[in-house]
Amino acid sequence: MFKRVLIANRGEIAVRIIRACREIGLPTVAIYSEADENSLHVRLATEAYCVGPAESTKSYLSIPAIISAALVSGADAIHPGYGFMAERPDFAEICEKHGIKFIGPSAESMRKMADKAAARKTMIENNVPVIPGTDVVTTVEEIKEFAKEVGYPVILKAVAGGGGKGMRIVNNDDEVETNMEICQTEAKSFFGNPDIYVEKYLINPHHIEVQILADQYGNVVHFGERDCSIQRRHQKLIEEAPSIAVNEETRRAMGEAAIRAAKAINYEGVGTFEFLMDHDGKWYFMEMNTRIQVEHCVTEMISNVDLVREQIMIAAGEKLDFTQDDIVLRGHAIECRINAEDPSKGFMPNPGTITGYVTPGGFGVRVDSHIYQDYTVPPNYDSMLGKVICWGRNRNEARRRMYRALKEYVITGIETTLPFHQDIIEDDVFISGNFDTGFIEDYNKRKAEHA
Ligand code: MV4
Repeated sequence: MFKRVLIANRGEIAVRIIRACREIGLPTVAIYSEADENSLHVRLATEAYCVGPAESTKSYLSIPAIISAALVSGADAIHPGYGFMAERPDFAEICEKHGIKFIGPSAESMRKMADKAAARKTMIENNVPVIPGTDVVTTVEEIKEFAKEVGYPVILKAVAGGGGKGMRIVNNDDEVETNMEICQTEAKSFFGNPDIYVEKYLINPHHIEVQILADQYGNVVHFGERDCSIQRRHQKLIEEAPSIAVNEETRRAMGEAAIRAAKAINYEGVGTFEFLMDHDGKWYFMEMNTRIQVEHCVTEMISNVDLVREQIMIAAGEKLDFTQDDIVLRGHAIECRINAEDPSKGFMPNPGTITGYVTPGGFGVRVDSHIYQDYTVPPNYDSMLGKVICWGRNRNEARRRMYRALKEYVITGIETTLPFHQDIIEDDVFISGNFDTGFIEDYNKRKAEHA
C-alpha cells in the first residue's frame, strides 16, 4: 500500500478523497492555493502545502508546484479528483517519472479517449454502437456529403473537445459553409487542435452514462447507469441512478459494451462511458470520462460500493475482490448539486461568506460538501458547494426524501441553487420521470408561461 497520498484538488472532492484515505489508514497531503487557506480539505488532511496564488494555472494546475509538494512530503501517490489534472496524460507521465503513482488510468488509455474521433474508432472496432458520424473532416464537401446520407441537422465537434465546448449544430448546406471554419478556429483556440468531425444531431436525447471499474489484471465490472439528462448549459444539475429510460436488457447490453471497450484500451481505475439514447430507446456511445465524476455518489448509494476506496486499492495493485455477479443495484438514488449561484439572476456566481449553516441528515441522506459556517466561498473556482444525495427503495421515495432534505438544508449569507432544486423536485414532469436533455429549457418555458 502507499505511504501517503497527495490530493491534487480542492473543494468537496478533496474532502471525499481524504475521507476514503482515512478509512484505509493512509496519511494525506493537501495542496491549496492562497485563496483556500481556510478550506476544509486543508484542515482534514494530515498535512497541507500552499502551492501558489489563487489563479488555478499557478496552483492547482501547476505541475512543478504539485510535484514539488509530493516530493517534499514523501507522497508516493497522487489522486487528481475531477477537473484540474484529472484528464492530463502529460501529468500522469510526469508523476510516473518521479516514482509517484497517478491514481487513475495510464497516459496511453487517457489519450485513446481524449481524441474523440479515435475513441469512436475504438468503439466501432469493439462492437459498441456509435452515433452515425465521420472521421476527421477537412472540407465542406465531406460534411455536405455526410449530411446527405443521414439528413440534417448534423453537429460539428472538436476532436480534442468534450463536455459541450466547441460544438456547432448545422441545419443545411449554407450553415456548413459558414460554420466549418469558425468551428475549426474555435477548436484550435480552446483545445490547441483544429481537427473536427461530424455526427448526426440527435434532438433532445437522454444522457445516460455507465460506471465501470477495472483493476490492473484485466478484471472489469460495471455498476449500471446514471441518468444525467437534467443539465443547464452543459452543467449537470440533478443526476439519478438507475435511469427510468433504461430497461434490464439495455442495462446489461450497455454495461457489457462498456466492459468490452475498457478491456480494449487496457483501462485501469474508475471510468464512465457516456451514451446518448434516442426516443426509440436506441443508444450510442458519445465519449468516455477517464476520472471519478461528481455524480459517482448515486452509483455508490445503489451499489453500496465505495468507488473512491476501490480506485485507491486498484492503483495500489490490489485485485478486484468481487465480480459482476456480486454487484447488486438496490433502490434508487438522486443527487442535487448545490451551487453558489443566484437562480433569479441567470445563475450568476454568488461567492461570499456563509453566515448560517445547517445540514440535512437522517436515513438515506448523504451530504458531500466542503463548506461550513463562517466559510468564505472564494470567487476563483467552480461555484459548486456540494451535493445532496438521497436514497429510497424506489424513485418516488428517493425524490420525497430529497425534498425533505432540501427543505432542511439552510445556507445563509449567499444565494444558492437550493430553492431552484426544491421547485424541480416537485415539478410534475420531473415527478413523472419522463424527461430528456430538453428538460430545463422546457421547464423554464413552462415557468415563464405561468408567471
Ligand atoms: C450531441 C447531441 C446530440 N447529437 N451529439 C453536449 C455535451 C457534449 N458532450 C455533447 N453534447 C451533445 N452531443 C449528437 N450527435 C446533444 C448534446 C447535448 C447534450 C448531451 C448530453 C446532455 C445534455 C446535452 C445538452 C445539449 C446538447
